[in-house]
Amino acid sequence: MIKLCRNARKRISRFPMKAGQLFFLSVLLVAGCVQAQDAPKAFILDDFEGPIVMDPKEGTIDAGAGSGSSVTVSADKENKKSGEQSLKIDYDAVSGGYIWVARGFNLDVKGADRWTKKPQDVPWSSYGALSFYLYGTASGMRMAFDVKDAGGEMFRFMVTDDTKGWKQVVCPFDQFFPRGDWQPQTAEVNGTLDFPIMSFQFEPIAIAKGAIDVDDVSLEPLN
Ligand SMILES: [Ca+2]
Ligand SMILES: [Ca+2]
Repeated sequence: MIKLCRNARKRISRFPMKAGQLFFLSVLLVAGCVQAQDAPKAFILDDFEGPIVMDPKEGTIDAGAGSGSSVTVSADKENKKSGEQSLKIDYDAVSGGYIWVARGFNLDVKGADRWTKKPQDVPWSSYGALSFYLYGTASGMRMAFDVKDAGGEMFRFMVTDDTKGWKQVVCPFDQFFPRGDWQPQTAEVNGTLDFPIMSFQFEPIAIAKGAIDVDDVSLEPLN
């Protein structure tokens, strides 16, 4: 090893680098480092670590169902994309029923505000999409991924469980559409996705019964 290094040094010393070349190389190296440091990264908004409790008062997640559908949520310690666990959603979505599994701010369950950053502290204009990891069973189940905007207006992105195992689902902001079937009574409905986004929710769509895991809801940088 030492011999190799010595040989290398000898070879290098036979071709001394001119000051100009050295400077040019340094500039390239520095530029490369700066670029690497500045490269935008995804930001994890919710990794579903910590207690997963479904309760109107003491809950850490705002989840429920109506009109015959049902849902339970729990921590899955076996299948996970980050940390100790992912969020398991067991669903039974019947015709005419509805389900919601929400995290974020201004929800009925106040303890569901377990994002890594408050909505007003997120530099939304630096990002172009929300993403999440979905552990599916290739069941063909259709699921809505909804967000509630600054005015309380609900926007939707549709996902299909078409893969066994983990896949990352990327939901560009400009591909969310305002929900036409339902809006909260207090929503300021203007058809525009107004930032900051305050919460997100998963809704398996009828008719479907099964279980999925989700993990790492993230913000994806522009481009
Ligand atoms: Ca996790
Ligand atoms: Ca709006």
